[in-house]
Amino acid sequence: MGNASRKGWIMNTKKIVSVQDISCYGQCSLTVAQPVLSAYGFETAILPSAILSTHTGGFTGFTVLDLTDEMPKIVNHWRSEKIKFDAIYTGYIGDTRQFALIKEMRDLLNPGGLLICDPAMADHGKLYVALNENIVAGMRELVRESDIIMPNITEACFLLDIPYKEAPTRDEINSMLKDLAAMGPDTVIITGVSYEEGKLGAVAYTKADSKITEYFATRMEKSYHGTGDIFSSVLIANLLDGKTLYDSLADACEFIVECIKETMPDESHVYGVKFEQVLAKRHK
Ligand code: PXL
Repeated sequence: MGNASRKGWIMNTKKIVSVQDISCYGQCSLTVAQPVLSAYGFETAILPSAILSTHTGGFTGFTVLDLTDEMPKIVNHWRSEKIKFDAIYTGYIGDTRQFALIKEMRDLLNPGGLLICDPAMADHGKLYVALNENIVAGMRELVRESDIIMPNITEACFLLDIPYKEAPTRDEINSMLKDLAAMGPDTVIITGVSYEEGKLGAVAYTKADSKITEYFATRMEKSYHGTGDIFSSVLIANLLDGKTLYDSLADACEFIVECIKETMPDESHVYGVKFEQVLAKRHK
């Protein structure tokens, strides 16, 4: 349950800006981040990095309008209006020129504000089809500047430039977490981790106290596009709400399980998950 509901609609004054693409159809990136963060009570601005007809997984012939040239104009207008944010949350970035702009956006953060990077660029051992090694290099640089990062296992391997392993052991995940934290971020969360049949979850590492936090939910038999973006949005909402890492991981993992349960009975719904149903049930 989000901040707004728990506290009886006491205003949550935190503002987030999310920087990622708009995939017009397909339930991922900004079309999930914005509604999820809003439902958790946060004022959520968007900085679209591109407009695509659909996401790039599972659809062919998608259209792309790159917005790299528009982004600095938007950000400069915000600067002139003295608009500030408590968090910048970045996701899928399709053009390497956007990384420098995002790093410069730190001046839009309030004191104590966070740069949070979900390096959404790969899954199941492979980069997304429209991306290349230059995006990986740019994402590595963004990770160095970020306070919190939340890669899946594939993205963690790309960031660390190590061979992909589908099911790393606990020792391997823990050392990946520490190596990623050594790049810069204070908090690293690796998603899609499983140490035991039937369980899937996420593992976090906080540099300040060298603590590992794990949460595992029931592994669902189907997987869908966009769940990584929903997971990150729910996780970020909880963290900005002051929840513990454990409670934040738990809410994000269980939210995804519920989304998949809502979606599985509808066999025509294969491009994303019915997260709206879960938001509606939880935030009544
Ligand atoms: O969900 C990650 C994502 C975001 N944006 C675009 C994508 C994908 C994954 O395929 O294609 C455009």
